[in-house]
Amino acid sequence: MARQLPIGVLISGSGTNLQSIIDAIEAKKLDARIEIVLSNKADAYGLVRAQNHGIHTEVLDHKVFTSREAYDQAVVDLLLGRGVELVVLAGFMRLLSPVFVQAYSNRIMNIHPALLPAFPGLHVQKKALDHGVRFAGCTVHFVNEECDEGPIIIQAVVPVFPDDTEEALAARILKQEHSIYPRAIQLYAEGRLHVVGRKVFVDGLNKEGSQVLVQPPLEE
Ligand code: NHR
Ligand code: GAR
Repeated sequence: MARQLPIGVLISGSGTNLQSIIDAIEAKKLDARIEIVLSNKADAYGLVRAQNHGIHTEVLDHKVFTSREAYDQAVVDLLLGRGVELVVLAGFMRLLSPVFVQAYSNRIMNIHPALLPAFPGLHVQKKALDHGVRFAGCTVHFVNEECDEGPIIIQAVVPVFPDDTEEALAARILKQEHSIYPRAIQLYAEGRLHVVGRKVFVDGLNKEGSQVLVQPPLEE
């Protein structure tokens, strides 16, 4: 029985990425244990998803704290108190201050629905579509003090069609998010990720599996 990496998942909304992590754990595809799901919003449906699986939940409303740092310290204290070793941001909508980042240096992951460094920030699926790109996707990265700037762990690419709606593209990306996030956490759990400057090296990476993608296809 592999050691179960103790993780804490931070959410603000529906929690479909949280659900994909729960499902991967229950399918024995992810050697982790969710010690806590924490939301800054009491109405986040992700809390219901966690409770449906007997996972401990907490709500910490950032508005009742005097500063971002005070909020972050309270969250860090909760996470450390439950033995969390890796923090997973899953649709968490509060910027982490250096207080948080330094307490969990290179031990915080985030998923972003774009191919960073392209399209940081919010509403990025629409930004990509409006720009007329041929590929979009999602990125799992370690979190550092610069927003959306942390070392990249894994990315997935999806085609973009000019007549896509924002919703269709977001759904196509979200499907891939649900695959790459559990994979990134499993690589961490196996101790195969090593951050060197901006780069994340993966032990035992199979380069043979990589392929060139062209959109529109070279041949009809
Ligand atoms: N914190 C750090 N230090 N670095 C990152 O890369 C982070 C982060 C915290 C959250 C998720 C990110 C996203 O995927 C994330 C990445 C919200 C904001 C934000 O500015 C920024 C980045 C992300 C999510 N939020 C406002 C704030 O003042 C509040 C917005 C709201 O409440 O709706 O924190 O997009
Ligand atoms: C996901 O698409 C995630 O990439 C995105 O919000 C969604 C969260 O969905 N995160 C951001 O856009 C952060 N800026 P979920 O709550 O269903 O996991």
